[in-house]
Parts: sequence; structure tokens; C-alpha cells
Amino acid sequence: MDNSMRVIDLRSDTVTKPTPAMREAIARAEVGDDVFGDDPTVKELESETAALLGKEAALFTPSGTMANQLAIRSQTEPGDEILVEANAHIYYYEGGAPAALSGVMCRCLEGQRGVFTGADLEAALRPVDMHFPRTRLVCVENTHNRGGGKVWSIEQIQEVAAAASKHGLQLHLDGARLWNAAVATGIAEREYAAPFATVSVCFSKGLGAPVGSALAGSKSLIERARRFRKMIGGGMRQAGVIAAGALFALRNHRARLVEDHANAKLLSSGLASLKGLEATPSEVETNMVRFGVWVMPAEQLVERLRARGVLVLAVGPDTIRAVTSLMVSPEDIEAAVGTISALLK
Ligand code: TLP
Repeated sequence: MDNSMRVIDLRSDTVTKPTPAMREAIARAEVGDDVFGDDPTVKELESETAALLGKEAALFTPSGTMANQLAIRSQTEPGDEILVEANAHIYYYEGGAPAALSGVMCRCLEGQRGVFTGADLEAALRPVDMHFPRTRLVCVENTHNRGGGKVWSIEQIQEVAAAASKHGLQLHLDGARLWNAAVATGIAEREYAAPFATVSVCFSKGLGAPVGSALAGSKSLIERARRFRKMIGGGMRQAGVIAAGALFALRNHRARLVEDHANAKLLSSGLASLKGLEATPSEVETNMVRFGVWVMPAEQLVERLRARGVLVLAVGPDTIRAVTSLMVSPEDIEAAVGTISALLK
């Protein structure tokens, strides 16, 4: 790649860099030792996040992966079983952590673009019997990453929650991109979060903070998670420096996600007109675009685009993912479609 080339980075919304205003907030942050409970900025972030999600407490974590894994560790014992959708981040992209860190078994449900039903959940349950692992926790991901940014409707969530509660199961929401679901549907985060005992959210994806996620839930669950966070080395000291970026993102960058969603639609519509690709604009609900490639292996197209300054990710042998974020404008999207079109000709 030529160094002077303008790079259009559509690999993920994790690539977002702090804006000048966010950097200013970071520079001004008041800090203290958060392991001693002395960091005012971390405390502010935790209480604002908890309030927004309608939960008693929240815990700042360095990553979404850690927040998800603390949720599992805090609500299970080794040998328990958790129910996850087969393409869920917790199962697919977290390095086998449920087994390594919590000693739990994952039982996978096959969803439609990540969404499963109450009936799917009930079909996976077995009677209480010492031969079977104890099923404890059901995990939902909204929006669903490998489902292409798919949004769960509130009715779908409520149906799964009713089935879980009928069988005494706890619910965890991987809400790394819950902000996108809220903006896309107009349903508040706290309404989506209501049926869940724990909710993880990320500040470092579409919201544009450089680092950070949180886990929210009841005071007792979050205290338990705080202990496990320390145990795995996630206790941070003057973390207000990064919490300030997260707080700025939470307060200022949620509403603007509509721009990312419009850009994703624009991208998918542009791609849909190109021969050799299969893009479905009607499936684009948030900031992710998944498209099929028929003319060459996906990896090869990714490499060729990289050489031309357009970065995307292969997420299957013939599938590519592009994600919009505050790093890309509508003009960038037009330019990226132009580059892809020229390459396919
Ligand atoms: N997802 C990343 C990659 O790990 C795939 C991305 O680029 O999309 N939950 C969901 C639904 C996620 O998509 C991610 C990150 C996480 C959790 C984990 O967040 P981090 O990267 O902060 O550990």
C-alpha cells in the first residue's frame, strides 16, 4: 500500500480513533487509583452506564471480551452449561474463554442471523438429572455481529426471556453494539436491557472511544464480577484517562450512529449493482454490511483492495464484512464502491 494513499478502513468499528474533543476530555480527566476505588471519572462512567441500562451497578473493563467473560464467571460454576447462539461472539471469537476461565460447557443454538426463539431454547433443555450438566445461563447478542449487525426486536427478546424465566435460567446480553440497536429501533437501551441479569456494552466500537467496555447488573453480581476482574488482572489504576474517552463517547456519540447506518445502506446499495458480488441492502439494519464474492476467494479480494487503500475483512471463504464508523464519510463510501467496481472489471 502506497503510504500517501487515503485509506478507507471498513474492517471494524473498533478502528475508530478519538476525536479532538474526546482527546481534550481525556487530557482534562481527573484520576485516582481505581483499585482503591479512588478514580472519580471511572465512578462517573460506571454510574452513568448503570443508569442508562436501568441496572444498579456497572463495572468498567478493558474489553468487551472481559465483560462477557466476567458475566459468565459470575453466574456459573465449573461444569455448568451455558446456551449460546452458534455464531455468537462469546462462542466464536473469545478464544475458548468460557471453557478456560469459567470451566463451563457451551451448548449452541442455531439462530437466523443470530436470532433464536423461545422454542429453540426450550428444545435444548434437559430434565434435572445428575447425568446432565446444570444449565444456568442464556446469552443473547444484540446487535448480532456475525448476523451482519442484525437487530433483535423487543418481542423476540421478550419471548426468549419468558422461556428462560420459565426454566429458572439467568440471561446475559452481549450488547457490544446495543447502542446501534437502540438507534435503529428507537427502543431505549434500558428497555432492551430489562430482562437481562447482566449486560455488557462497548465504548470502543461505534461510539469511538479508544478503549473500554462495561458490565452492568445488580450490585451483588457486579461486586462478584469486580473480584473476578481483579483475579484475572483487570484491576486498573488511574483508569480515568481511558474512562474519560468512554464517558465522552457515551454522552456525545450515540445519536450520530444513524450516520453510520445510512453509510452502511449506501455501501450495500452500491455493491448490489456490481457483477460478481452479492449484497442485500434490505438486510442492512445497522453499521455492518456482509456480502458474497463469487469471482475470486474472499481473502484474495481483501488483499487486492488493501493494495488500493480499502480495508475490509474476510469472514468466510466467500464472505466479506465491511463496517461503517465515524472514520468514514459518505464520500469515502462512494470512493470505496468505485475502487471495488474498478477492481472487479
Ligand atoms: N468484535 C470484533 C472482533 O472480535 C470480531 C469486531 O471487529 O467486530 N461482542 C461483540 C458482539 C463483538 O463484536 C466484540 C468485538 C466483542 C464482544 C469483544 O469486544 P473486545 O474486542 O473489546 O474484546
